[in-house]
Amino acid sequence: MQIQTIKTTAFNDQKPGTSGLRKKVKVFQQTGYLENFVQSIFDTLNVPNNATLALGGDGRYFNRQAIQIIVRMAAANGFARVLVGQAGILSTPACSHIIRKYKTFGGIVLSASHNQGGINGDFGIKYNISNGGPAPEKITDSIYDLSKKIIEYKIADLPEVDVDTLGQSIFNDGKFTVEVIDAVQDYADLMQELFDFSAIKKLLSSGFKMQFDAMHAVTGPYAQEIFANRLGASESSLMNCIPSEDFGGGHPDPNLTYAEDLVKIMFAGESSPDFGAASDGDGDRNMILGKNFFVTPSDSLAVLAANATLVPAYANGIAGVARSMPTSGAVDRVAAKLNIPCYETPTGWKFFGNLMDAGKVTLCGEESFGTSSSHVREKDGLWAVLFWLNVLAKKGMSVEQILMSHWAEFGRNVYSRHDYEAIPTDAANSVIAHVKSQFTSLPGQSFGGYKVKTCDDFSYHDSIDGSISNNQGIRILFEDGSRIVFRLSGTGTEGATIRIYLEAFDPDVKNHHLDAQVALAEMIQIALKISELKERTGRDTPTVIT
Ligand code: VG1
Ligand code: CO
Repeated sequence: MQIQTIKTTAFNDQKPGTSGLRKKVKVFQQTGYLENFVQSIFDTLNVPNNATLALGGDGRYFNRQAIQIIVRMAAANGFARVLVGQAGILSTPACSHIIRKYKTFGGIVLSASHNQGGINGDFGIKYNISNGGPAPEKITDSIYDLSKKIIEYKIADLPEVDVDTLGQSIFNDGKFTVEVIDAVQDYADLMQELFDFSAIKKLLSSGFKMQFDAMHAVTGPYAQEIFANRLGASESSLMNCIPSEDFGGGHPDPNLTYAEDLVKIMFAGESSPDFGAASDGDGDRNMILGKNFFVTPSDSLAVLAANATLVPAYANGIAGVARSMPTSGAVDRVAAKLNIPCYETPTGWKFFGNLMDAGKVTLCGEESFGTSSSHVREKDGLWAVLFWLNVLAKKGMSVEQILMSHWAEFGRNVYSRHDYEAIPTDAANSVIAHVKSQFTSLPGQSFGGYKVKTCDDFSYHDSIDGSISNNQGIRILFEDGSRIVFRLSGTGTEGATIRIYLEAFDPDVKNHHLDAQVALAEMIQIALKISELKERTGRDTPTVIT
């Protein structure tokens, strides 16, 4: 095996965002672009002898080419073995599990997650450390620094590796091995250990109807194995389960706007199934629906925490919970009642890893359709779906009844997020700057029934490793506990995306049936007034409302 050292020119835009480096496919196809970033990852790590790398992606366009390049670069950079998902595919949670189960040194996930795919869509790459979770900022900062000064990368001259056939390919007199694994079985086995499969099986054969939408993305084969083969769900209850390189031309983002097919089925009146769910491009997100009913991800996290002991894996209780800052405080109320700690972290799963490694939290979640537990170190879409099915099987109530009784007990944190996508960067920055410029004048001011208490730019102090992360989102906190948060997305690839997060607490059951947009109407107007968003961006309505 020859190792070649190739001269290259640095790019200045390889700064990882909320979850790895995401760019248009065309950007990744530039000569040296992927190679530079991968070499910067390897140069950041101190790869020990005999190290194994896990590797796989969500199957989007450019996945196969990238896998071949990374295998050859891993060989040249001292890895002894690469574990690749069959066909180069691994869902993000499955990759996290593979890293942990086979104790690999780390893993590379190729995904732009919920972003569109195909030749004109997005591609992405992310490094996960040996706990199975996304690399912390210390590592991603170093990768970025190295990527700005890189002058060469190393690559081995291996022949194309067959990633479709299970088993090993051995190179370099046995010093380098590529092993293609069936991650679907590994992942399904893990799920079967955590949940009460016999209770779920019974539920699914009792006339209870579910509908799962894989959105032409990575969870299709996992869903087939788990729901159809192991739990006996009917074939017709699974839709869009064959992964495609461009996600069937759709946007693999499980929300009320982009998961339109499923939403139609679930909001068709009395004939709708009892339970609906969808997952995103790389399988780490989940959307939960009941019959004509939407569960916000923030409420979902709270309900799962409150009912965790119904699941075998959490039967003895949970150590604590964590949520990202913009996620609603619904889970905080559950934690208070259970008398367990609740942590507030910045947006992005990488901030939960330390807390889980230290045994401080068991369940974590984000308002962006991400929920998971310490069984892996990523958010996990199918895990959340199975958790809900397990709870439904045990409680014998409908999704809506579960939410209504949860709100009656804890009160309702009415919540919504409004996204304004693909805004010119200057306009988006001016909106944020304008809100910040009012930090001293806003406190004490009243807007209708709401009075501003404080405003700040959220900073996080990691109690485990002592690191500090600044500028994590602007918060306007009102006297009555309501709040508005403004953030710029760190995963978009076109202009900027402004996210406005709105939350108000309502303990009164008489209002709990209200649509969130109605209940939050006044807050929405206040957010637009304070930010001058319409004036500064020319946008009248959000692109996506959840
Ligand atoms: C978004 C979400 C964030 C999530 C991230 C990655 O980030 O808001 O909660 O962790 O996507 O999810 P941002 O910076 O665009 O708001 V995934 O499923 O795209 O890996
Ligand atoms: Co994702």
